Amino acid sequence: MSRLDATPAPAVPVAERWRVRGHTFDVSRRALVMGVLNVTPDSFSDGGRYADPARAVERALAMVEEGADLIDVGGESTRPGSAVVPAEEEIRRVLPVLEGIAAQSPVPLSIDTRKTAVARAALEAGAAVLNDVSGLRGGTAGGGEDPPGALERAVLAARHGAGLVLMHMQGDPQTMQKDPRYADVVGEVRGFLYDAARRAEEAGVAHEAIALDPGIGFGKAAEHSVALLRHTADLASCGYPLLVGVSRKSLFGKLFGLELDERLEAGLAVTIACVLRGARIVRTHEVRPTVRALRAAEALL
Ligand code: HH2
Repeated sequence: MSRLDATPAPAVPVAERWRVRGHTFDVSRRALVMGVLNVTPDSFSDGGRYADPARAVERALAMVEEGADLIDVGGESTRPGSAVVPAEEEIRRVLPVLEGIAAQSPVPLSIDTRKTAVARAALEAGAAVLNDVSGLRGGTAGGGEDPPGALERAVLAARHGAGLVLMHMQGDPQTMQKDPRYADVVGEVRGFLYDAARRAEEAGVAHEAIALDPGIGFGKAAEHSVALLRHTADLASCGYPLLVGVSRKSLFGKLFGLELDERLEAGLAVTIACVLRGARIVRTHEVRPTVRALRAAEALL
């Protein structure tokens, strides 16, 4: 044990465990790093890079080497204005990659989707987490597959004992950045997330399997995302682990004029600020620098 292992808990009272399919993460003393792997032609920062499954698997294993606790695989970009990908195509993209990673590493895998058919295929292939970027919504937010209010994805997560990330998104990716409006962004996002968590639990998902995510940049102007990040402690003390994803996001372009390849330092700084305020899972394209920055910051808690 190194001297740095004896760190006290974060200052904010937060959830202590996240249970994902037979694996319980202790999140009481350190934040988890979720590495992003987009197997899409058009994701905003790594689109096209990992279209070849062998390269995607290689990238996932490299992120595990760099210290990722889990890998989030996505087959549909949800960047503003992106087109809906049919479920069959999304499954064709993600399945060989999930299977390829699982054949070589026990790292828990997460499927980033808003579609029930994709969630089902990924969970049947062994994914440990369903990262539902629609927060269990149906209609256009859910990729147009399910009626509004459908709980199929929660039922699937429950049946497989999978972790369930519930993310807030106003509108759908096609239109969400046109003119997002809130009277009280923090209250509305908190209310939405609590309600989604309650519905998930009613559908059979264990309380300890759920994580919440304010969805930075999803139907939010920069001022909305900033307000949510400022209120991380409020969202993090809700009894579920809070996940935050800011890596490379356009927020840094809008606030600081930073181009895509200039956002690493700003992303790390905001990630650390969120973790010090109680976020327990961080989603990032940049695993090694994030792990190093987090461990250094946590050593001082
Ligand atoms: N952000 C993106 C995608 N999925 N899931 C969660 N839970 N939280 C996030 O903040 C989040 C997410 C967008 O980033 P990326 O996957 O890199 O882009 P794209 O949607 O273009 O594939």
